Amino acid sequence: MTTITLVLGDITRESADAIVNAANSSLLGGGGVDGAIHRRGGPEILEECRRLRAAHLGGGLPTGQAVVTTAGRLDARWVVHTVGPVFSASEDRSGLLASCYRESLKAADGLGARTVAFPAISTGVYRWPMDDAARIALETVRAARTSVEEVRFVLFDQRAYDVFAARIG
Ligand code: AR6
Repeated sequence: MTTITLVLGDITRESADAIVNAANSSLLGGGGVDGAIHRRGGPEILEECRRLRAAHLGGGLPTGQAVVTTAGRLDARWVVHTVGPVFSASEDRSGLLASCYRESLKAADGLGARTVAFPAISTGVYRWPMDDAARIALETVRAARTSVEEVRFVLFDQRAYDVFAARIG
């Protein structure tokens, strides 16, 4: 049984077995959660991302997929990097957003992680509307077959927190 919890705050301050990064395909850093994770986690994470790119991810990590690195100086054992879809009003990409949560949990299961902290993937730079993103995130995690005991959504502002909280009820 997986418990879903909500926290208002900065995901880089969380303590969890795995922290999920809302990355981009390059895996070489960016803004938002990605920038914050690399800043606080230190250079080890980027070094490992570079090694992954040089090894089997030469073309980058496809949208909806997930890979694992060390968590560097974060209070976690691993960072799971996943690439959310850019929101499109003309094309339904929700399957890709759901895939981010599913694939991240699958990666976490492979590691034996019991607690996993997620940001609201795609709701920043990638512009996915928060309410729809929360619906997809929560439905996907609820439906997932996973051994993870706690899935913690770490929401960066009160509005995002309230949107998730309203959906949890
Ligand atoms: N902790 C928790 N949530 C955060 C934090 C934080 N420290 N910082 C921002 N958020 P985004 P995306 C929230 O843009 O939309 C990067 O440049 C933020 O308010 O981080 O998937 C990558 O390299 C928003 O609700 O990720 C990619 O190029 C949510 O996290 C691109 O952005 C996600 O915002 C990915 O865009």
